[in-house]
Amino acid sequence: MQDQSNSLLVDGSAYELNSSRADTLRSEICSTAKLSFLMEAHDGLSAAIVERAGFKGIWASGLSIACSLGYRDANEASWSQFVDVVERIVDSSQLPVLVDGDGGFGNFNNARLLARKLRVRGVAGVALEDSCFPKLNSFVGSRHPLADVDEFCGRLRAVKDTVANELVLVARIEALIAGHGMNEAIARAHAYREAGADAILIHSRSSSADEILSFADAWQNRLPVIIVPTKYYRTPTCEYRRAEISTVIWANHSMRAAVAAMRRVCGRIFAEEHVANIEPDIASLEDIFELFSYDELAEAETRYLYPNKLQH
Ligand code: SPV
Ligand code: MG
Repeated sequence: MQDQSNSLLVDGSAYELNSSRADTLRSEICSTAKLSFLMEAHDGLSAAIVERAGFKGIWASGLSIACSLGYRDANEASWSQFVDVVERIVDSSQLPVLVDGDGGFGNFNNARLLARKLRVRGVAGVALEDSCFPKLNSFVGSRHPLADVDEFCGRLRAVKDTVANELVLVARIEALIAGHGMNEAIARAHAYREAGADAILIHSRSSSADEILSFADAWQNRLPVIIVPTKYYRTPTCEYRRAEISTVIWANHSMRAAVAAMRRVCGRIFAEEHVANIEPDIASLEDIFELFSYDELAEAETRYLYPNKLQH
């Protein structure tokens, strides 16, 4: 959890922190040197929990943020609603945040505006997918029209020209999701590299990792490869190390865990009309206060609110 006295919005050092988080994302996470992990967050609370768990970076998931806002992952939330949530994620930990920017909410112009706003809010990187607006979650239905390659390259170039290296730019390929096959996926990876991407996210809806492992084999790490093993969750992590994958994203597991836990607790309270039995199964208030550094607030009050009061 970020030191509240060092808030990005208070001390005006957003750009400095932003570029150091982008550097960390680039050099330590999206790098071919070792396998790294990004854990999903969808609000300030889940971001603080991700950091406490020991993760070194956060995936600000479009699906999970949409869910927590009560929207579908179909660009129903506006880009500005989305950016506001991302700010809470960034501000609630010290970790670099890679943002799921969907397709950039439109054409090159919307994509570069989104990137500029994300940079101001302190994110470290943005992943843009080659889908058409409005997108639909990759695992819903079978209609996933791909963006024209040249048009999508224009989106990538516009983002790169706008934020340069202050944001890590991840190009996400939906060709396998859309059923276009490996040749199309590889051709797109080459085009996106030419257009300035810093890393490639190859997405798959297969229940086995074979597709993404074949991609990695053909791609030969011309840029670092990022994967999202939501559907092929049974594959052991050592397979990804063997394939020299750069980054694994656990894309929605905090949100799904929260749904299961909230549903369980709500159901029990409704049925029992009593809360005593669930008390051992939920976080204590002390836990919540500790997570958000209430002690820092008390300490700051002695300095700023009552500076002249004698300390006993
Ligand atoms: C997300 O987390 O919103 C993603 C990953 O884009 S997925 O839902 O697996 O497409
Ligand atoms: Mg998404």
